[in-house]
Amino acid sequence: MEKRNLLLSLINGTKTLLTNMRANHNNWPIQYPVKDHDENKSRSVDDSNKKNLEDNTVDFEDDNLEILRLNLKVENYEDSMVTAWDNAIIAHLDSKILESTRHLEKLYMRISDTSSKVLITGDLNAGKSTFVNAVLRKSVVPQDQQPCTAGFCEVIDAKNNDGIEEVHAIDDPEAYNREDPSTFTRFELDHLKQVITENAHQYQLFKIYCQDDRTAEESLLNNGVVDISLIDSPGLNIDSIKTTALFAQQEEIDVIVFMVNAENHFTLSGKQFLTNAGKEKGYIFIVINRFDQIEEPERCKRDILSQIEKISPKTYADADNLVHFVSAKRTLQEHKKGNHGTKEFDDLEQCLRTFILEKRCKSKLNPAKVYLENVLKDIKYISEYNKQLEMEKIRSIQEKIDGEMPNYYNLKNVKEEVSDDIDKIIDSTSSKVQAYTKDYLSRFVKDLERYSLEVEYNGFIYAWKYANELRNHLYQLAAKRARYCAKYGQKSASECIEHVKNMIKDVEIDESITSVLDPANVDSIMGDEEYLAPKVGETGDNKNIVKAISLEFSDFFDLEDQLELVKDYLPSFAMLASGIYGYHKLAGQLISVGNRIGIENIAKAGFIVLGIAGLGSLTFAISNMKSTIEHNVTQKVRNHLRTIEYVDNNVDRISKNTRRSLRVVLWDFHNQFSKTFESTIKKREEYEHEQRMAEDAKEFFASISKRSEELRKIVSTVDLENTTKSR
Ligand SMILES: Nc1nc2c(ncn2[C@@H]2O[C@H](COP(=O)(O)OP(=O)(O)OP(=O)(O)O)[C@@H](O)[C@H]2O)c(=O)[nH]1
Ligand SMILES: [Mg+2]
Repeated sequence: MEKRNLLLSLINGTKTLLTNMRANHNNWPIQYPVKDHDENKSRSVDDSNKKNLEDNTVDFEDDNLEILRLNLKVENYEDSMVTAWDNAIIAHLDSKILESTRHLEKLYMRISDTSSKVLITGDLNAGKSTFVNAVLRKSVVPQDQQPCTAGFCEVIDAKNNDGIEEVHAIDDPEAYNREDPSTFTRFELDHLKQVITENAHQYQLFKIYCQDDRTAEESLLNNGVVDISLIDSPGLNIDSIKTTALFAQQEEIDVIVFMVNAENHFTLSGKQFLTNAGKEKGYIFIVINRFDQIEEPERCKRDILSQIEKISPKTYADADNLVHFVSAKRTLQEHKKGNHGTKEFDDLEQCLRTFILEKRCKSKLNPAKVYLENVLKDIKYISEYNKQLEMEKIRSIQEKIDGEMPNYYNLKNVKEEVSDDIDKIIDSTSSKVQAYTKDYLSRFVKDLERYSLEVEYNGFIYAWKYANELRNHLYQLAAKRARYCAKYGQKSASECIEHVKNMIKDVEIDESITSVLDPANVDSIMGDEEYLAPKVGETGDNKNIVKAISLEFSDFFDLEDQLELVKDYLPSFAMLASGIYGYHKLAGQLISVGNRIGIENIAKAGFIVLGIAGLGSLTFAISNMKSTIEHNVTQKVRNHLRTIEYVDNNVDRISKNTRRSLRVVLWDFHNQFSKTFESTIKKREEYEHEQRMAEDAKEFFASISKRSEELRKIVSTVDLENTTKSR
């Protein structure tokens, strides 16, 4: 029983394994190891694999398969048919696996089934029916001197039919269902002989439900261990030998009892049947009947045993248990009289009982064991084959990756360090430019005085010229500085581009992409005059500077000097200007007229006038004039620069332009690079995906293979040789 249960659970385990294989069929179609018809090489289903296999032999072929073998007839087919053909194989294998699953279910049912069938066969008139009756201790199946049993009669304990004794005549034994009266015709047990002789040809099988009141120890049908049914069959003749042979081959038949008429020994058809049946079942239980008719029993025994030795050596070797010489008729007669039967028949019954129980175990469990061993071996073989294919696939994809994208990691670096970091690169350069420009221009504005030394002062007569030149000089310096900063921005942007170019110099990138990284492209944006033109006013020319920073008379004198002058020279001014104009007004007028008619001449005229007007406190003012002008003009220029936000506007303009030019160039690069790189990445991802799939499939097949091996090991431990005790 333990063995039975173990086998049952092994069947279930194997079934699960097969179901799993099929369940994942969509993800991982199982490939069948088929020999290539041309090159004698293993071939696989999908084209890429096929190619791989041509390069690298995954050496499997279906010769090693048993249960899951497809018996393919590989004929020449066009290459264009490869896929269709391969798909057909996949489908074929799938249905084969399904078939095997079903077979396991059948085996499971059979092992679970505790009944056992014994077929009684032999020559015509050998006494088969009499033997069945003798075993049952009552006349159930009809017996006659003339050939009588025309159909198969299966005697079953009536407890299998709710205790009711009756006959079910069956057309189609496969469809027979005791619960469904349409599948059989019911007859009373008493009419059996008549039914069998008259209607035998109409029916294939008679199920005879018959009560056996004996105890479990005595009864064969109702023995407490298994439900045994005895099948009485028509005697072997030319007509019936084929049907009986077929019947005997049925899996449900656990034991064959072969009846021999002691008077006739073995007939030709008997020998023929026995030889064939022996191949199927291995051991046959042989009953030599009508032994009561034999005058020289010992010689008869000797002759018959030597015949058996030739027909079935295995049976001969165990003749004590398997060959019995009896008289069924006499036994039955004794039983009917209420006497005990003969010792020979008792022995026979005892041996038959043991044989049935033992054989039943073997005949039911052994096929399951053998089948499991074979199918598990096939599963392992096929999954190992598929595992190899997947490994091969993984390897070939890796080869593709290495071959097609050796640059991948370099490109990835470029992507990560340049392409994805463009904003950062741009930021750092433009911030640098911004900081530098701001510092540079601010310092200039702050230290404006320093630059006054660069203008020559030629005495107070040329004070006006000096003031003018100083102003223009500072103004030009401001413009120059701004232009310098713009150049600096341009240079920094170029350097940045150069730097990026340097970063990718070792990576193989198409020239059309890297050509974007040309400093000239920055220059084309930042190199134009419009950009370089310094912004120190609305426009930059001298005329406008004059307008923007007008010089006033007061620029030439300190405030105190001016008051002194007013006090001392007011009368002269008044005289000079007909007493109407104050000094200021006069000077202001002079300047404003100067603005219209040429400031230099008027200013000169003014100074001459002033020179004539008085020399007293004017002397001091004149000696101080250079620093006064220097101070005032510088301050004026500075104020002007502040008003127009010279520093901030220039800083802003330059850093913005730097940023803009870098953006144009680097984003152009980024876009082109990404476009090309995206396809590589995509391809790479596809490969990696394929690889992952193959990896999963490999794992899957490896697990199937491992599990099949585990199950196979357990199956091999099931020992069916010693079964009698463990029934
Ligand atoms: N003397 C003798 N006659 C027997 C013995 N067994 C059966 N017979 C007789 O042999 C005849 C045929 O017996 P059956 O039991 O009908 O033989 P069968 O093998 O079933 O015959 P078919 O079904 O026609 O093939 C009957 O008349 C039986 O009485 C026996 O042991 N000794
Ligand atoms: Mg008969």
